[in-house]
Amino acid sequence: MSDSHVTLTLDEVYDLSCRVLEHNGMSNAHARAIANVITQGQRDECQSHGVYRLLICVHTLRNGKLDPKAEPTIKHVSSGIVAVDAHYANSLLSFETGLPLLVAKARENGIAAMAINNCFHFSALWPEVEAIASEGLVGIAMTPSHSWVAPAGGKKPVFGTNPIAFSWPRPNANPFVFDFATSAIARGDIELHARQNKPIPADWALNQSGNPTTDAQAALKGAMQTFGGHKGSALAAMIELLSGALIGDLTSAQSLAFDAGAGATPCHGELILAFDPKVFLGDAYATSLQQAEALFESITEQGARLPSQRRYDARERSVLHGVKVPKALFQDILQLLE
Ligand code: NDP
Ligand code: PYC
Repeated sequence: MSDSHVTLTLDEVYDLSCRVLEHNGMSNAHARAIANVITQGQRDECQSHGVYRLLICVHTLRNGKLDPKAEPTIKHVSSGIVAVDAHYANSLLSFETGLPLLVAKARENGIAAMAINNCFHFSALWPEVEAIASEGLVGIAMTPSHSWVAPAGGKKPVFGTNPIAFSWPRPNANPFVFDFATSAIARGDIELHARQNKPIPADWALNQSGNPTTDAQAALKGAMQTFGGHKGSALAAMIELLSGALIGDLTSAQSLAFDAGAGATPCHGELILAFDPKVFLGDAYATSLQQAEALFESITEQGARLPSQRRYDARERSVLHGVKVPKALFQDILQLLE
């Protein structure tokens, strides 16, 4: 332990996460699904979606609307669509449960969709699209959150931080993956700045008077900004439509209304898409995968990096040396076991 950080192995992160969640009433199946993704977040040095999330998971558990034991149920909507009802539990066990069916439908039809409904959703999306890529499929995932983000040109929150993630399987390499909020930054990062009393860049958020702010607390009370102005704004609207209206679930504004001031994890739906390149391409499969490799090469050969490379580098370090958790955060997590 250093003055400021505690070092934990990945097994210790997983065990601690399971213990905290089960101690606070989560079923073993849900605790394991959540601990698995939290461990991946901490391993890849995604501080906003690693062990920090345990604080919010437990706050949500104690708030009483989340069902900590509900088992997901599956509905075959059509040959290409599977719907998983989380029954107001967390999303991650639903994802695990529905994934084999999504993969089978994508292999059968070339393309398939999975809607997860009625789920509390806190997690980064790259573990899900990486899981799809590990099956040799192309993946896309998206979800709303709570309406914290103003549309470009406006000052009042309408959208969630609405992440979208994409994966492309690569022969003999980690998949090409990107995963980002359509807000300038994930809200979790602003929360971490607020915890540490650190200023934020002025283009992340507006204060309650609608002016740009560098004060993280003021940003949390005001409105976050989209990334890329009107372009991020349009993508955020698309995510509300595809993973809200299209799958019969809540928009970010409705999710915030459902929360009723509790400050719990957002509750809504998620849409996941899978494409099978072998079905799309037939005999041209190998050539097309090489075409993709040439594209990646033309990015990296000039010194630019692929998205997720920072995560993959962090992953190697964490497997070898463990992860560092700020001491104050570690102590707050231990208190959840009391
Ligand atoms: P970041 O801005 O940190 O990263 C966005 C993406 O861009 C990553 O794939 C990242 O790869 C890549 N990237 C960053 N810098 C470069 C670069 N210089 N060159 C190439 N690629 C780059 O993400 P966000 O803050 O927007 O989101 C963080 C996480 O929060 C996401 O995992 C997201 O799913 C999660 N989230 C979840 C929500 C939910 O409701 N469940 C809501 C909002 C966010 P790398 O990681 O390797 O740097
Ligand atoms: O960081 O924006 C975020 C977020 C919202 C829900 C989970 N994470």
